[in-house]
Amino acid sequence: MNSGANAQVAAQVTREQHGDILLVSIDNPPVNALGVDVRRGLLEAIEAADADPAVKAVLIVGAGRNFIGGADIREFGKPPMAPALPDVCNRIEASTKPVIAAINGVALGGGLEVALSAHYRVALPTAKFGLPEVALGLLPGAGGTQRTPRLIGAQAALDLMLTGRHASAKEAERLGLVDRIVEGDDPVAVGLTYAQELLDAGAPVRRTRDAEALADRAAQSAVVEAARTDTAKKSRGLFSPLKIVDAVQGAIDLPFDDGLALERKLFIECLDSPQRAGLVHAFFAERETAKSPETRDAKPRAIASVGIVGGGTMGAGIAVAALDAGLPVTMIERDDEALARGRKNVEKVYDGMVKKGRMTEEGKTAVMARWSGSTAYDALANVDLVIEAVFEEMGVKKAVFAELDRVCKQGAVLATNTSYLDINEIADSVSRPQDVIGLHFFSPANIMKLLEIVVPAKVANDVVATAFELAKKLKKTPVRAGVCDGFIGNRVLAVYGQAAQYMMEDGASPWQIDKALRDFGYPMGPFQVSDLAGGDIGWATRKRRAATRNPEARYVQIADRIAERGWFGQKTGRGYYLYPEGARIGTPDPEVDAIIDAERERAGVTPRSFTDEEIVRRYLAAMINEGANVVHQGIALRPLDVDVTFVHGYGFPRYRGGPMKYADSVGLPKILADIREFAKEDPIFWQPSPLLVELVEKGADFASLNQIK
Ligand code: 3H9
Repeated sequence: MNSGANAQVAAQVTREQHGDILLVSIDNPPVNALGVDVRRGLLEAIEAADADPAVKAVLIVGAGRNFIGGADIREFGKPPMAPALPDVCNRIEASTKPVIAAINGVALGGGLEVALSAHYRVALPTAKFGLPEVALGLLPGAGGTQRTPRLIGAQAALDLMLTGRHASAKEAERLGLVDRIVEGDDPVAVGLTYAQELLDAGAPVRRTRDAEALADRAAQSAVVEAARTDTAKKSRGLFSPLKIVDAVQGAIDLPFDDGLALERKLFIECLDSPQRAGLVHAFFAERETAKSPETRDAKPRAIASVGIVGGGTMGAGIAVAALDAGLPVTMIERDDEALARGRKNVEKVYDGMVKKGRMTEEGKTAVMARWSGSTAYDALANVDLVIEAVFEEMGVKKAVFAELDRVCKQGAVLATNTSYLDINEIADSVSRPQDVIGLHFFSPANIMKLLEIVVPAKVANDVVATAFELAKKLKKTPVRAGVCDGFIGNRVLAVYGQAAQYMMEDGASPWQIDKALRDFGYPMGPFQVSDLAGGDIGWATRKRRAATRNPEARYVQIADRIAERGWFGQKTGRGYYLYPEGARIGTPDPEVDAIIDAERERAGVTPRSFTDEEIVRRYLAAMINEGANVVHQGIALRPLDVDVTFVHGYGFPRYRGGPMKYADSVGLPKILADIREFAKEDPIFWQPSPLLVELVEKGADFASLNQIK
């Protein structure tokens, strides 16, 4: 390999002649996103190669760990800058010299589209391929919807585009996305060898636009139709999935250039949709919440083993999350029977996976080998981190922490999974408050992504950093929260839950409220969620809070009337709804209607009708207002932390970005006006948050507070 003249095309794309081959290297950390300079650089490189007789082939590689992570997501929503990516891809494909992409790390979205515009693709074994635009409310907009089906057929192309999943190099080779996998860790070396081999063999320019995978048009159309029916059923309010299907139909029906024009039109529709704005906000917000001020300078403590106190649903779910991350887990329970139950709770999860074919018996055995249990706290003497998940009662928690203080080694992180209790009080009850932190998992803990990391007053920064590191290991989405009753999520939930109760007493049925919120994008409405989680939990909380409740505040007793009857939801066969014979979807219950009627009468309420729109407005106004309070009081660092909490822990539709992003899209003056209007009936409940008032007075929005503090 002889190296020729160096030329700097643009800061982010370099050209280097290697014999007959022009090496074009994209260097735009962290993921070589296709920002305007990269697009310009790529275009200039291809122009230069075509014009230079010394260049016989072009090799495109990504510098660093990845090929290309896609279009630069930060550019979406801003004025477009030429050259557009589809034009760059078309120009690459039109090159008169063979263009080869050598792929390491990820080739995602626009990154894969660049690769598909090249004439040959060689991958390193660690490469990953995907068209994840759907997760951003988009569709592949640089030829991906036209080239992918031509290369690998409509079925496989739709699967990649509709799921957004990443395919391994092996799968990509099997599908026909790449020509060859070559062992190695240097895409330049692999690519140059492959390119030389192609040149030596006289390999021609080979364009995906001419590929023939779509020859059987009738069969391909049938695939698309089936995908359309399935997508219409499953995409629940999402805008871009059906547009993807339309674009792929275009790939079958239309000549290539017309298909590209259709793709462009559909892409712009997606780009301009509020869903794209919501999903892109969610993308960046999730990455921001993973950084907290404490993690900037502090180094996390090493976590090689985990202890869990309590083997109930929560403890077992946390154990599974830790085991799945490869950590050994020691579970503590009060007696042998409870410990056996705890182990069973863990095994049940894996048995379910084995049954579904997602795990082998051997796999389960290997995972369970990392599980150990004991009834003696001393078994935790050497673990690096303990998570307590016992009964939600201060006395019980303190007793557990006293034991942990006694047995755990110095430097061990002591975490509580409390959802409401004062973690400062727990921390102050031990001799090492600097090691105590809140790790609030959501049920089922092995599935739900949200992890509230609750930061008490005396905790050391490196313990906070450790918690964030643990979240990464467990593949959770962490959000930093301050100490208060309910932290971010449950505190705000308590308020909008109340708004739902008020609307129920005022005339809306649980069924109507649930439906209005499902139509807004929630997978389930609040009464369905209560029936699923178990009405006994909320009932216990209400009883606990009864003594401190403002006697002047409105209190709806319907939920208590239902709970008193032992109707705790699905697990008891009835709650707000009826669940005959273990049904998972409830049906309205005339006896609950009678309870509601009686309670309205008792409270002197004359029921009125609500529109679905009003239900959503009130529910969201309550949520946004308390979200603003939580930010105002520093419980959440920024509005985006509230957004991530509700998207990942409470079913808020991700495509709306989160409640605070939604508030910005509606306009804060309108939200405040609503609250002031509602306050005319109930000034105690509807007190505008000082932060909301301040922002409206300044003409600012929540987004203005989303910078890292
Ligand atoms: C597209 O391509 C449209 C085209 O079809 C058509 C166009 C016309 N842009 O996730 P990480 C940042 S749509 C800008 O923590 P990891 C990210 O914000 C795009 N920035 O790392 C973070 O910044 P910071 C299709 C991006 O190793 C940093 O990189 N592509 C982009 O866990 C590290 O990210 C996608 O949807 C981007 N495209 O995972 C891929 N990607 O450090 C989206 C990342 O300041 N990206 N950043 O917080 C991913 O899935 C993951 O980031 C990836 C790396 C797997 C690449």
